[in-house]
Amino acid sequence: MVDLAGLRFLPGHLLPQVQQALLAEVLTAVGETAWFRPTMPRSGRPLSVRMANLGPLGWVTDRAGYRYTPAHPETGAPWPPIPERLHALWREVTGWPALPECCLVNLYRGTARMGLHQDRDEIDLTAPVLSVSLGDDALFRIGGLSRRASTSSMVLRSGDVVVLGGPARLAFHGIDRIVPGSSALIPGGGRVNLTLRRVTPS
Ligand code: MD6
Ligand code: FE
Repeated sequence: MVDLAGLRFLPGHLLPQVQQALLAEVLTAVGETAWFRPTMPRSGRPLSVRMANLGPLGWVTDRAGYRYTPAHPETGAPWPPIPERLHALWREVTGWPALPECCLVNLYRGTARMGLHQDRDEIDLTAPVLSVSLGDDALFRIGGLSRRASTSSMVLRSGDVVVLGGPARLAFHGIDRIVPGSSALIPGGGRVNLTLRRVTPS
């Protein structure tokens, strides 16, 4: 386990029954809005994950860049609300006085991965970021505040919760790969990651 102030790792925080219920709520909500295929700024190269958002603001990326939008980039529909169960988890784990405004939903299948990045498109960088892993195991890599800093790896399993707060709020991190078939939770296989963020000042 990495020793980085402000990084909290809560393995198995969600019981299997709760993971199941949470996943069902999230997939139902996403079903109303549809997954989109994010692309890299400038190059327009597609990312390997599929994305959706819940909440008043959604994180999107395309040729125009990274940004938060109140509506789906392709359909123009507002994002569905964040399930109450996730609000409760946020309050319980972070104790932050304001609710998250964005729940980014990432779907990893097959060889999908996520390059080393910082979460720094939020106006309020003082609020923590909370992530929930569901489904297949993932190899998570986390480093420091510079892309060149050394990194450590850990496995994120279904039901694990990670919080990046304080000095770790801007730590570089990414997903090297998932382990297909390591969980039966997701219909069709794969991994779903939920990232809860406050965007505007609390
Ligand atoms: C993932 N997670 O687990 C990607 N960001 O699929 C993240 O990018 C992340 O786990 C901020 C805080 C925690 C995270
Ligand atoms: Fe991130």
